[in-house]
Amino acid sequence: MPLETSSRVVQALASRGYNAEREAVTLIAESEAPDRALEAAVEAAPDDALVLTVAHVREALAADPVPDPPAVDGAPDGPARDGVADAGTDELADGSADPSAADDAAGSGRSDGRFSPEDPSVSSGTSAPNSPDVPAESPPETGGSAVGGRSPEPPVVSNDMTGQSTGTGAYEEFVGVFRDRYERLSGQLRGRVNHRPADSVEAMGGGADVEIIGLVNDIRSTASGHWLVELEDTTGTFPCLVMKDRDIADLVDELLLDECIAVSGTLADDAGIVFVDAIHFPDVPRTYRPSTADRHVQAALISDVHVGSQEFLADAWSRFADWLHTEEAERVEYLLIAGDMVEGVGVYPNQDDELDIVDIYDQYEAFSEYLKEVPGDMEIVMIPGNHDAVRLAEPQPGFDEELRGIMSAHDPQIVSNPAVVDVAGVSVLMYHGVSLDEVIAELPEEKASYDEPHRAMYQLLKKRHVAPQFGGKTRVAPEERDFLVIDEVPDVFHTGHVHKLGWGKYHNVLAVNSGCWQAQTDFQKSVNIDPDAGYAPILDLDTLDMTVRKFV
Ligand code: D5M
Ligand code: FE
Ligand code: ZN
Repeated sequence: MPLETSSRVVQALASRGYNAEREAVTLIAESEAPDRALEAAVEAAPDDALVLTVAHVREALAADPVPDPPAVDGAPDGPARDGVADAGTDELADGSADPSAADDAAGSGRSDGRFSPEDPSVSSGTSAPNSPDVPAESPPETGGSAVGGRSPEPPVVSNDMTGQSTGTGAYEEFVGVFRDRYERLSGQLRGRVNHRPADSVEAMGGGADVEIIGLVNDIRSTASGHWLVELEDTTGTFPCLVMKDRDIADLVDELLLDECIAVSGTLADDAGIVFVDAIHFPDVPRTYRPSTADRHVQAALISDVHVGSQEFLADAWSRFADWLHTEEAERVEYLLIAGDMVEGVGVYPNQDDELDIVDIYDQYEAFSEYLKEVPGDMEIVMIPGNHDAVRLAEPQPGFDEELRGIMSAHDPQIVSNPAVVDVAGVSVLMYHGVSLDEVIAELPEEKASYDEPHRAMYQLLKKRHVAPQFGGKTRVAPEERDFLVIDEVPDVFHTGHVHKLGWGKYHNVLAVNSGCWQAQTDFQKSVNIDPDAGYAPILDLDTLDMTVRKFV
């Protein structure tokens, strides 16, 4: 494997148990014989160094300046370094920022129509969650001597939209994003139904069997209590009637505006409406078999750290980080953080009263210091959330260069919200989770609630879209592509945002909502949100079993 690219150098170093400053990586990648430079730099670094620095590389290059033998054809793959020392005090240097990001197209609000300029009426609401206590499994074990020898393969990210934003907020883009959503999700349904375009249904004549795939344009109850669901495809709209006494009437409760479904039914005598017999969702096949790691390796799935808030639980965080340095945690090679690294500024009214750090950059500096408590040989992936300093509208691009510079300790993979990341052969769909508020507000308690956030996640999997409803609580940016569609079934779905811990399996996909590191805020108190703070769900990537560790 040639070492010309920085990522290859990072991989080669990781396989030997080293983190490196970005600039050091660049120096190696750009040297005349990267393989030799890497060997020499590793030689030059003291045995107990956690991080390969620019100084190490310079020293190595100075000592061995003439790299004329051609490069070895393959990444060096020595044994992983063992015995990383000094739990919790690794000093990782900041490097220069990754130039790949920088994306801030604005765009939010709601469209005036989808394929046609009709106003999708939007409902929203609030729901007061109630929250019994959370299961706590193993107690924390903190302190302890350090272990090491993790050598995780770097996570492989797909569908990162950082730098891919095309949106300018123009009306046509709303049309474009819905068209893309329709094409991709109707593609999922086409194998199961024989779709008729909305504008040709009427011509089929009264009494005909008919199947339509469309985005839900309207849901109304009729005077006699039946449900009228209007579906829209690229040719027009068609009204579909779900009778209240049918079993499927229960499914109408689950519908969100703008999601893509199919119905099967019979045309009324006047051919002006379909009587619905079945509703189909894009869904996850029941037979889905998730992939697993081929060795015993674990990932910690967390979110909502909220550094900068007076309620940030610094002690719990440090206990968690300390635990990661213990032998018990040596298989925890990945740390996935699903948004809300910091508390942010001006996110909610009166939030300022509860800020511990008022400057957003200072918040990220502080977050970065907390991140340094985590062992240097773990791979970290992070996506932004609604408190982070990126655009609020989803999809949210990964942090910009300045913030990447601040958070460069451990060289984390910083990607968009949502993103799919492959860790040790397991694909994890990471999404912050703002739409969960919406799903919970719109659906009946037994189908989605703050106490069982994973059930709300099941709905998103069923709809194969992380934020179906447009124009409500979740702001969606118009893009040429609908980055929020769940194209491939993930093995694990990881969200946060609602600050409640919950997990479970939906058609064999593990859904995990990961709690938070922030104690109850005044607002949360006022609406009865009792957060699950200070827990770390630990996922076995070889079995997809979960344990939750408590650090409060
Ligand atoms: O939000 C954490 C949870 O609390 C999420 O369910 C939204 C809700 N929340 C928190 N503060 C507010 C305000 N001020 N208005 C409405 N909903 C709120 P997070 O955004 O992750 O802090
Ligand atoms: Fe949060
Ligand atoms: Zn949030």
